[in-house]
Amino acid sequence: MTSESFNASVFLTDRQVEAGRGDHVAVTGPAGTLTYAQLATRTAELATGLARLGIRPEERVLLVMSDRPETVITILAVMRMGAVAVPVSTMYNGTELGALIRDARARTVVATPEFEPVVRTALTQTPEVTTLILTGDTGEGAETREARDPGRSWTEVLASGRPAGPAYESWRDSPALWLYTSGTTGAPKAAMHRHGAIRDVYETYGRQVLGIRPDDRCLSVARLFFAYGIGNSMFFPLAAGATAVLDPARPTPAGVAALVAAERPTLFFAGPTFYAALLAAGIPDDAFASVRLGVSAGEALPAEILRRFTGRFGVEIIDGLGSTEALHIFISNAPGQVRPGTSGTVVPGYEARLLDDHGVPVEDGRPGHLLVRGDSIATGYWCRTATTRQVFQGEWLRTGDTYVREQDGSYRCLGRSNDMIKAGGIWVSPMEVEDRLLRHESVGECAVVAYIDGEGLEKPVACVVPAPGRQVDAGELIGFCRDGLASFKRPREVLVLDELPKTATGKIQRVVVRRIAAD
Ligand code: 3SK
Repeated sequence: MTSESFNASVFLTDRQVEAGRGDHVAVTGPAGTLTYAQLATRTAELATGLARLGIRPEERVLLVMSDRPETVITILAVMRMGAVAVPVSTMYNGTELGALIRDARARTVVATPEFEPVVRTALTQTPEVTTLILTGDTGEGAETREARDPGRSWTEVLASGRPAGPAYESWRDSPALWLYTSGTTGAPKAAMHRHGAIRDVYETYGRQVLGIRPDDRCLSVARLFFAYGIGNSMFFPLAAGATAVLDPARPTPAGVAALVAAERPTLFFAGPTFYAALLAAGIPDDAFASVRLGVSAGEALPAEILRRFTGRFGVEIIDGLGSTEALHIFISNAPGQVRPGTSGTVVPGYEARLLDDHGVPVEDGRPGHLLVRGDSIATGYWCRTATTRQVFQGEWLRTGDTYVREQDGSYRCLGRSNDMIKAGGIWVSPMEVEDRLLRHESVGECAVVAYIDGEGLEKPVACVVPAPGRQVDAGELIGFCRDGLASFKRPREVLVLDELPKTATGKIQRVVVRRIAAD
């Protein structure tokens, strides 16, 4: 018995046209605008063109693309013809990209022009690739760019798809999307997602938490190749008949502020690091006047950044916890009911559990390892059986985070389970100490990690980037933490750094910070 017939691409495009929203803008921004009718037509043509190239359902098509309308069309087209879209980070070098292409066993690569050199380097290491499709650089992707061997132009493939055929009859459980994740350490592995999971994240977080509506305009700092970004810029806006604002440029605070002024988004998605950078960037206080709600994810949002951002720009931010394996956010604050310093409550449609080291549920107020279950959870990692078995335990996903559930049902992050510090035999949450440090005016950014002292004992050390124009006084900061926290939690040392090492998604690389602290 197979599952329900369901194709996520039809759900996101054709359904809107059938509902009479064909003339509504689906995607817009500096790289061009497409209505739902145009998006549905281009998607169907490209899907047929890809099938005519010989790409088979369930085969992987790897995408190295900036955020622009052609990228949305390509992801939708690949899913429409039953193949699996694999959008990957545009920050890899040729060797890293080659390794991913080989891991995914992709025979087709689609790239936007700025990544042609890196893709060509990767292709020298990937003899299995038979086809490279290069898009043009205008909005509708209709410009031809001469493609060299092995290469096809976007226009050629689109044209070969006319007249367009019907969508492939995938099932809800058919593979649709792979997203590579390495967490903050480790080699990238592909989390495999089903067509049905795309509807699931919309029905749970998108509809019931964001309350997304057709008149919303979504702008995401996280790019389409991240789980966070593809939900924000594709799944939620398109499923709701709303508009996604896309910008191929690398996001900077000034660039994003200019885009907000030009495009007037109503929903704004970023992570704590970017919210902190916006606060430091000298942007006018009314810059976010069009935004009805800000969303933060990727790392827990320190209460202090939330307070400063809302105080300055008048925008409420709902912090949430998501993961590539869950496809999007499964614990979140709710609009109008934000509990600063927490990730909020479990999103409808999900269940969460906190377990001790022996797998026994912990009481409210006690730290535990967070597990979550819900329909959007990935089916596993591609060709990583041992890791799949550790992370996907029956219906439950081990998130790798340590959390406390408060009496009111909200979840407070204590950090990644392997980032917790045991000082004097008592667990210290790096997040709690960081939250305190950020309240001091001299602190711009910080990370608290463990270092091993001369007696072989773990002690918290704070690595601090000074706020613009400020000097850090280590003794004063340690005293400030002692005043606001239990004394054993205070950092024993403060290291002043020019910047914190970050992953491509802007998460602090604590492994690297630990190495710096140990030196
Ligand atoms: O990077 C994350 O933590 C994340 C947050 C929200 C949705 C998806 C992801 C991967």
